[in-house]
Amino acid sequence: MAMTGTITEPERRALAKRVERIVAATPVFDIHTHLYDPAFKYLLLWGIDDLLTYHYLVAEAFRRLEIPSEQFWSLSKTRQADLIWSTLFIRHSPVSEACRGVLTTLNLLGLDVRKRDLSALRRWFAGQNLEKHVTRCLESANVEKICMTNSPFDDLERPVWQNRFRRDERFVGALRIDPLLLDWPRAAPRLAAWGYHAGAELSGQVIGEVRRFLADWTKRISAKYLMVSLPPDFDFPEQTDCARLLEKAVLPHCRESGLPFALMLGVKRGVNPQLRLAGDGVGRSNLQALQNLCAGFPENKFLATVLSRENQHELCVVARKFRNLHVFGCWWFTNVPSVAEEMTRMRLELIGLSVTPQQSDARVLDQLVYKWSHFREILARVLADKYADLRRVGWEPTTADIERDVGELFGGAFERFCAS
Ligand code: FIX
Ligand code: ZN
Repeated sequence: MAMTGTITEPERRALAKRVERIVAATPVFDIHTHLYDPAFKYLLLWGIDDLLTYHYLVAEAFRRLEIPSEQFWSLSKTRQADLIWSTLFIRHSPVSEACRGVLTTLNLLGLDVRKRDLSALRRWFAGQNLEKHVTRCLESANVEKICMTNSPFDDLERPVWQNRFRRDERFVGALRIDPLLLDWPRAAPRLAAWGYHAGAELSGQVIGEVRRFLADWTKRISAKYLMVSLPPDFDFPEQTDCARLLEKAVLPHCRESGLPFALMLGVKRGVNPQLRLAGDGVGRSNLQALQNLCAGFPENKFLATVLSRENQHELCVVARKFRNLHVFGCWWFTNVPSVAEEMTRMRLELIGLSVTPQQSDARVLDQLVYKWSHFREILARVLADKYADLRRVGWEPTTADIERDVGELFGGAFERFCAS
């Protein structure tokens, strides 16, 4: 029987172009960001000064700045942005991913970066209307919907929810519960102050009140899922408040409401506190804990992303064993092209298309533009290679196949997992 066995260079290029076009045209559901519905007003960061003072850039600037950290933090946002611009963009070429991202964003928004004129950039942003700018950024990134990170423990955010407002449907709620799981002694009095009968000891009654709290907030924000980020030494099962709250309150609540629980594993908070938000680090996680959760609670759905590059292969293997686990995102320090490409290839090779390979983690609205543009480049390259491999053995991926597959990766698989 005749075997095809080859793909010519023009055929490969045409296939790559087709994949690129489809990847560019497919709208994304960005399942984890730190952006807010515009109704949250100043909590939604946007514009050049917020872009320049992004904590990824602050960390890079601190490597070069000679002033004490307190002096930097005492400056206004504009002056901090000035310093970061001159340090990272003017005195050296801005080749890091976070620096390049600012330029990609400006370029795709139609701004001329050749003049290197920060004042002109500021003037342009000052002339924008926020509502329109939200739409422009979403359209330019081809992002249809985004998940926020909503914390009832955030004193600026909580009152907005309590006062109610008209929701922008593009911004989906996701309930963040780090303070509850990671610092129960401090969370308990806060819950008590909000009318829940919570005390330091995790009695059955207190657990019931935690569940009531979770149910109230899930409803208030119409949460798509609940989430926590955890340090590398997180373990389960374990004799800790965190493990007990997880088992007795969070997981039963998720089962009852049919919502996934997202674990973001491997962050070491405050490795250098002088850097504030930019001071967090990474450590290798014990994925046995995740495996125990998936195996021990088959009625629960888990979303997971891990921060350490060294954990990525193991995470895929756990996902191969447990269909109640959905892998997502190239999180934070892994969201650099070299690592994101390696991870995306490995994930497709190990778990096929049943994955959400990226989330932007944008903290500044305009970052959607670069984060998705950069990732689309990577995904198109990886997929084109994979389809070319199939072509070489006689399997012809049709345009409809490719559209379906990219749709899965950009939110379809996630939606199906949530609905399962
Ligand atoms: O825990 C998280 O959601 C992290 O993404 C953040 O804490 C982190 O600061 C961040 O912005 C990473 O991209
Ligand atoms: Zn995040």
